[in-house]
Amino acid sequence: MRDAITGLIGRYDQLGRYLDRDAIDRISTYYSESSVRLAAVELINREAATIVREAAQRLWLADPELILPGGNAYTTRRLSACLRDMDYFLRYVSYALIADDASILNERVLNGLDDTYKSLGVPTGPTVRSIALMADVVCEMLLESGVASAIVVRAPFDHLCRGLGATNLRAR
Ligand SMILES: CCC1=C(C)/C(=C/C2=NC(=C\c3[nH]c(/C=C4\NC(=O)[C@H](C)[C@H]4CC)c(C)c3CCC(=O)O)/C(CCC(=O)O)=C2C)NC1=O
Repeated sequence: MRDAITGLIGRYDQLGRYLDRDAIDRISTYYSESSVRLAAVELINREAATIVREAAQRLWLADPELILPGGNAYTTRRLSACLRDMDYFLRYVSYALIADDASILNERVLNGLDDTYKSLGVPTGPTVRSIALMADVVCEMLLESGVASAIVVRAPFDHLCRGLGATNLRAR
């Protein structure tokens, strides 16, 4: 687990260098984005259940066969495993969001997940979509509450989507 500042200081320390203009710019960007990051994390903390529920409803609407007999999220047990996975994704996204660093997503979420999903037949495409839909919901709620920029907020969701998509492609 790293954050943007410790990661950057670690790199400069390895090179034995003072923090130069690039480093200061990077750190200054991080601090200027901090209120958006905090607002997003507060929103996620307050509305996690709503965010998961809303994104899941959009997923079932787009992909109804997932929750019909034969679908991977069919049966109460598997449906709740699916919603729980979405909740895991959202919680780890909130950590990565405040840290501005994706290492926790690699270490705690993506590492080994592809193998688990393959062995259980959990489909990657719809899982990636569920993550993108949570990003949509979070960004919509933030915009409604008056927070303008959502790009920063999408980054950790995108990282998860790319990570899942990439491991899936490699294994084919
Ligand atoms: C914090 C890191 C972490 C992650 C990410 C994680 C994921 C994870 N998801 C699982 C299952 C599952 N995951 C899903 C998810 C879905 N099926 C669908 O069709 C949808 C597209 C999708 C929801 C969006 C389902 C249905 C299962 C149960 C599969 C089964 O048991 O047959 C399992 C197997 C064990 C279990 O059911 O608990 C793991 C380990 N566990 C972790 O500790």
